[in-house]
Amino acid sequence: MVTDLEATLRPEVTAFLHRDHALIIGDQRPAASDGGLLDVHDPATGALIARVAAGTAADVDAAVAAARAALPVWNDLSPAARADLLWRLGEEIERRAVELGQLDTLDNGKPTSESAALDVPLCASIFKYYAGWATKIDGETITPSGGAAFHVYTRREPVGVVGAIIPWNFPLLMVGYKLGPALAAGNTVVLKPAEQTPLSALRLVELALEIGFPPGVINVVTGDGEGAGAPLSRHPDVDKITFTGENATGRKILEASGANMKRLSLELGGKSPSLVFDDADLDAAIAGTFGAVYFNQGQCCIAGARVFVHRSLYEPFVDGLAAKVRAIRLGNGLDPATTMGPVVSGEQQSRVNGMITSGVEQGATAVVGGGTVRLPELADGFFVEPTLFTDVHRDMTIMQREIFGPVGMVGTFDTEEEAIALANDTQFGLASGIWTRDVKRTHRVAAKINAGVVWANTYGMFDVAIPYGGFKASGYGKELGREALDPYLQTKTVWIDLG
Ligand code: TXE
Repeated sequence: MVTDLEATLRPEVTAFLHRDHALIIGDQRPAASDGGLLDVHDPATGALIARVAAGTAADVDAAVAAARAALPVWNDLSPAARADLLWRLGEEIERRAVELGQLDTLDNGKPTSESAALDVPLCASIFKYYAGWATKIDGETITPSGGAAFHVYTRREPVGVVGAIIPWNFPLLMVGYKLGPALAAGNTVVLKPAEQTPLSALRLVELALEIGFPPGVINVVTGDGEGAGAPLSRHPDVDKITFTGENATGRKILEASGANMKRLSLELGGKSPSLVFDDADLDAAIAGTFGAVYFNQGQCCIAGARVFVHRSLYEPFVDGLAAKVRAIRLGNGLDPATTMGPVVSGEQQSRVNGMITSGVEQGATAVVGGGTVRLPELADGFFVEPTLFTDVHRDMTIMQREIFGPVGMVGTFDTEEEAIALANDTQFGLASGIWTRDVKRTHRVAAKINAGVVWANTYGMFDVAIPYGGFKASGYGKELGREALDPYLQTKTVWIDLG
């Protein structure tokens, strides 16, 4: 029986779900070498919605060979021709915004309103932005300091074959983060989507091939981390790995890729702080912090879940934030009334619920939530009760580990120095938020926070032209902006004797 919500699905989405979901290797659509399949579930209902190929090391070999073979093809195209393809892919994403957003909702659980506001338009803008860069990648002519009779110039060349391993929290958008700069710089790619959310990546790359990307320029090996991700990260013929995901996985990839000197970009986890000073606009700080913690079911690497509020504002702040958390409407992401969907998987649901239990057991006070969802109509989905903790302490597990679920924690501070120390009291350094009306303080604190991004009187702003990435255990290598091209390029120096 087709439910009312299923009836809202675009026919292209239904048709896609009913097809085989083979690998994409060169101009072939093979099954996994051993015929293995991975189940894909709708996190809102727990229902099996598709099966995709569970790629193997042999499939990774084939995909890397296809990417290697396509490298001269891609680079024989003029930069303008590459730019044109990237731009047209951006346009295609815009044209298919509803279809791609619905696929991400079915696969990941996120409300379609969120993917319509962020994931899909930002992904499209990435391809359009890097289309612009494809024609502007130039070396320079340099005069030797010795002044001898040499003509010296540099060439900015692609690093070669890129392995892109991505997570499940922004399934479509992460494809854009990796493919946009890699392709504009002239590389070819083997993409390994997260096993929980492979569908929109497959669809996007199908669309790329339909609009004329040469086969082999983008290859997709679906599969799990051990079966497909690990062989890609240690493959001797891959020149660079770009990875977004968990810290522990990042460490494994660092070892595997380091063994054969691959270049590596790591965008890992976070435990980002939000600081609310006594002169903050309280309503704006509450609204901004709410988004910082609970957007995307809290499954954001930038989640500003450690909130520290000046003692003078603590009570009204907690009351205001708690009211917003209580007003969250959990439900199927296809339902326009839903403001929070399920988390991505049963495993993630257990992990987040375990963290909530540890918070309660270690003495934090759950002002909202703290238990498990009791709504019978949501019993089959992977829903987590949105939770807000107070009475938190730095030694609690919830204050140290990335939760990646709808769980916020509020503590207090008295002085600016204390606020900065609390903000920096983490192994991570991805992002941070400051709420204050004092311009001098904004700059002072921004300079002292040890994180890759500081948002002041806002949170979670992204723009394709603005670089983003972490410090400390949150990884290295920027995404977005001009800076994101650098890790995909290598500089060759050419000396010519004029004597
Ligand atoms: O991540 P993994 P998981 C955090 C978050 C979450 C936790 C676990 O806290 O609760 O990680 O999520 C591939 N070699 N983040 O287990 O394992 C894997 O198949 C090569 C934070 O899903 O890092 C997938 O494609 N690849 C994060 C990708 O790595 C391997 C976003 C990410 O999965 C591999 C997601 C291996 N040995 C989760 N093992 C963020 N900060 O953005 C796995 N993979």
